[in-house]
Amino acid sequence: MNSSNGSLKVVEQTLNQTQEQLFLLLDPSILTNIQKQFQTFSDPKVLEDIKKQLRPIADPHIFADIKKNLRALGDATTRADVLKQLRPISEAFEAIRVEYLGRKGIFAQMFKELGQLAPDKRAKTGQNLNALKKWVSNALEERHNELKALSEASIIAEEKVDLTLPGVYHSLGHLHLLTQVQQEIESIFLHMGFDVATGPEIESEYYNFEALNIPEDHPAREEWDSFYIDDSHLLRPHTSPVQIRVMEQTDPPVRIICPGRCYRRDTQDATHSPVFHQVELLWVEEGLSLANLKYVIEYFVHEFFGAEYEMRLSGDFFPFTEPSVQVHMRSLGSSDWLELGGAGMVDPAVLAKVGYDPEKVTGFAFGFGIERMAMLRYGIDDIRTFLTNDLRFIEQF
Ligand code: 2NL
Repeated sequence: MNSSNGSLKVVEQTLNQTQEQLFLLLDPSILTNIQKQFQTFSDPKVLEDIKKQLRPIADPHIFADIKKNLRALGDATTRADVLKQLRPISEAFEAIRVEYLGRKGIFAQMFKELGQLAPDKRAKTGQNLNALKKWVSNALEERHNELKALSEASIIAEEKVDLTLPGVYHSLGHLHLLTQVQQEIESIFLHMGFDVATGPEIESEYYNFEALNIPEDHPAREEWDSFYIDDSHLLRPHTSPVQIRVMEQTDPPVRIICPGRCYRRDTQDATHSPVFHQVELLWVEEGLSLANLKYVIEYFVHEFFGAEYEMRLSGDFFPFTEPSVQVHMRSLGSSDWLELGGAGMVDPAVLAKVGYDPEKVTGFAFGFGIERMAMLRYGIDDIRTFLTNDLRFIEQF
């Protein structure tokens, strides 16, 4: 048994004893006994004897002892629990107050009987009766105040906050690296005057292929065939459908970027993932040329990767651009070119399909992989790390 348990026993014993003694004072025999002695109240000895019998309500040590023993209980919860047992004691005091001092209490009855006493005894008895009543009333009030103080201590014990304890830390989450990179790309183009457009990930073959000048029998479809939902809908393999939809609904000039999730039926390896993110750009207006395309990409490369990077365009083929180019970049000291993505002047057939006049407006577009840009900037060598949710990876950014 530890010392705290020992103290607990002592407090509980004191409380029980106090309670028992208080209940004795409510016993009808003691009440009638006091009333009987009324005839002899003029005798100071009798008064002292009655006070002795009423000692439990006048003993200032009861609560002092309870308090002292409570303090020895180390645990605030145990202390609060014990203090709950003060309720019966408080109820006993109230019952005593009613029985002794209440309207029908023994003092009220004794004062009534005062008139029947012989005149010579009446004055002295009345005086003593008053003094005794005052004594009982004072004693009860004092005990009541001490009880209240103990109850307040119990509330304090329950509500006590230890300000010296270390706080509870909740680690803050943050945006995934891909989201951070996407938002930074959006910010760069927003500053250049482009809008950000988004659209559905489940798209029709029309918006994925036909509108982009990729006919049904064209071998190029294979490259973009992804996951079909039904006969004519599939998870978009690029964000180009968003650009088609914007062009259908907007007259030129159009300046937008379309970032978002894309799907391809690739077997995953360090550089391929069936789910990835792309940002495409589209600018359609009168008088645009490949020179404008080169400037926009170069500006972006310098903003995103740094001024120490150079870029280059080289010939390629896409069904939806003519001419089409590949975009590479490298840091000034390096000999290796790194591929960023593809670009080109929007094919006149694509412009005509959305109702634009290819004789009047020209446009350019590019498509870059967001994972690829993040991998180049942060030296990440496996595209799969973006989706495996390993906190050791995620928390680095
Ligand atoms: C790549 C190549 C490219 C486009 C995307 C485009 C969109 C419309 C019209 C014309 Cl609506 N072009 N987008 C153009 C050239 C290349 O992406 O391999 N990206 C990862």
